[in-house]
Amino acid sequence: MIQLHTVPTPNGHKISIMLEETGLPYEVIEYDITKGDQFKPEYLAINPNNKLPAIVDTDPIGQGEPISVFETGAILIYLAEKTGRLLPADPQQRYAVLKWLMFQVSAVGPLQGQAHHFIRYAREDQPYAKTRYMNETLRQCRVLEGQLQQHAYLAGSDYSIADIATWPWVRALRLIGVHMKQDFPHLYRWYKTLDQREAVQRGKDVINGFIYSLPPNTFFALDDKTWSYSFGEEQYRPR
Ligand SMILES: N[C@@H](CCC(=O)N[C@@H](CS)C(=O)NCC(=O)O)C(=O)O
Repeated sequence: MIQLHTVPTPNGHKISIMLEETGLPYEVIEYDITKGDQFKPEYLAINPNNKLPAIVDTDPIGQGEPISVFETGAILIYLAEKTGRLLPADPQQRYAVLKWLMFQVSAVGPLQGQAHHFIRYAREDQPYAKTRYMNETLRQCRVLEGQLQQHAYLAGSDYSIADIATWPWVRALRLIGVHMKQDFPHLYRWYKTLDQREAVQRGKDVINGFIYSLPPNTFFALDDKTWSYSFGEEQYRPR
């Protein structure tokens, strides 16, 4: 059995979608990061980096003691290797998948995430930061658009863990005011194709994120406690 420690955010949904795609049995353990659940000692023993999601597999690859895995890129590779699905063995195809997966985890998530931070959460208006991270987000959209103009999926003709990693972040673009249908038609076609998959439908609703129904550029005035856990004193307190 796989325990999925998770939250209703793009990073959390990557893994629930992958678990739905593979059909592996799993149990959801929901965290509230606005209340500091990510700093509980039991969770820090699974992921000392206090970020969600993570998995614990009690029936691990190679047998033996339960394996815990954090970082969505590593989790997706683990689940692909456990099931032999969505990450081909052939080196040409495998590295096509891995390079787009790494592009997502190193760039698409972190930099678009900064755009969300400065547009939707920052307590002071910081125009330079908003412009910088929106420019970077739109540049990355052009990279994805170019690839999807030439190929059905990110790594070529087959659906893979690179698509699963990227889809929830493309879904989140609307929240920072990106007009995907109009400005990135190939990205939009790919987005809609994945959205029609039953596993994606189930995985994105394993924990339903209310943020996805909000209008673009909705500002969140976080209360002091939530701010402290997310971006302030509690987040940065040495433990
Ligand atoms: N690089 C990490 C990012 C995970 C991440 O940033 N998770 C956020 C939620 S989307 C989180 O847990 N934040 C809690 C915190 O910052 O304390 C991954 O891909 O797993």
